Amino acid sequence: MSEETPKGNDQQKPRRKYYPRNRYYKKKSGNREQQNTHQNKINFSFKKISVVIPLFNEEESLNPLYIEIKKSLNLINCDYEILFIDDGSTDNSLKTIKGIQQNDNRVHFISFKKNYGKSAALQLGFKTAKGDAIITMDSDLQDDPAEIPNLLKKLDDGFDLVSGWKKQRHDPFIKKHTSKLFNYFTRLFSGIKIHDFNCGLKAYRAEAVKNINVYGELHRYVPVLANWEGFSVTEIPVKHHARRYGKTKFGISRFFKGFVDLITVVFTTRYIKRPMHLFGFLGALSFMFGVIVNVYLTYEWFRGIPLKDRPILLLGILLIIVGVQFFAVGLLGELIAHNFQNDNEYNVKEKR
Ligand SMILES: Nc1nc2c(ncn2[C@@H]2O[C@H](COP(=O)(O)OP(=O)(O)O)[C@@H](O)[C@H]2O)c(=O)[nH]1
Ligand SMILES: [Mg+2]
Repeated sequence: MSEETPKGNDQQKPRRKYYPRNRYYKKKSGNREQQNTHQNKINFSFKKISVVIPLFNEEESLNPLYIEIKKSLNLINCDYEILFIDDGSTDNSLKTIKGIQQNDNRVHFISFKKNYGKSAALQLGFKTAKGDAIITMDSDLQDDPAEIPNLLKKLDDGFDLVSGWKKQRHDPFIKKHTSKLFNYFTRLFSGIKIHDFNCGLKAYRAEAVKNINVYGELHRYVPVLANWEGFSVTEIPVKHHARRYGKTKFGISRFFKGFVDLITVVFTTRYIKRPMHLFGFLGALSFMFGVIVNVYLTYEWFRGIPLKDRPILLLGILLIIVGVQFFAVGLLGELIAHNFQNDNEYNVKEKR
């Protein structure tokens, strides 16, 4: 990718510092002419690698992306497949993918009749992928396919999910900073100590992706979903590029949706099996404050201060009612959770 070279040089300093695994390339690949001979390829313990690429109207990027991915995968001594998920694109994306697929039997594609969203595309990609290691990446050339061996190496170290960390981002100012805030809150609520939850470039073990359910717009929280199912999550810094063609598919609404989804994720991962721990706690807290306020007012009333002059009485009553309501919601939640108990949901690590 000759156009990429200047960008690559820009990042050489931090890369050398944070990418000791680059040495790994050199050790294994020997001299340049021999790079693709069998014995000089990089070995991993995986049998097959699936590269899953969700896309929506990215016609210009697809051919260069395919070439870069091939280049990267050819360095690895392993069978692979490339799976494009076209999400009802209205440009020539599907035609381009068909052109690629005709000349390469390792390329597959699924094309939706309409646009279902990135999460839906990833979910179907996860279910369809045949590899025991799965890579996801954006199709707009912002993620660098050259990072694939680095992600796989980390995965092979024993992790179940390796997330890319766009340490040096090439995105608009506003997006960079809101994303920092979003990542901060996700870290806080999920307890997972990674910097960049929503990087498109990630590597997974097949067990991890087959056990999570990515729907709505939960693709932003895949590490949280996986971690909640008991899979180990880590990250490595990856190279990031500015968008070369077209423009972003997620408008300003992403920020609102992102935060609402965070509540969904925290609730569904932490409290779905024990709703009373959340609603009961909130209800008890509210009820307790309401009672304190009203007990105090009653005491004052006995001392001769009339209640009609105490607007705080309304707050006391409100807190008690809200408290009871939270409690009732919690109990209803418990009833539902009780009826939906399912033994198949537990991920067993070993059994003899
Ligand atoms: N399947 C699918 N992919 C999408 C959709 N919207 C965006 N994408 C893909 O998700 C990736 C990231 O999207 P992009 O618009 O670049 O988001 P940004 O990089 O966060 O600004 C790209 O590969 C897009 O083609 C969608 O509705 N469905
Ligand atoms: Mg992008």
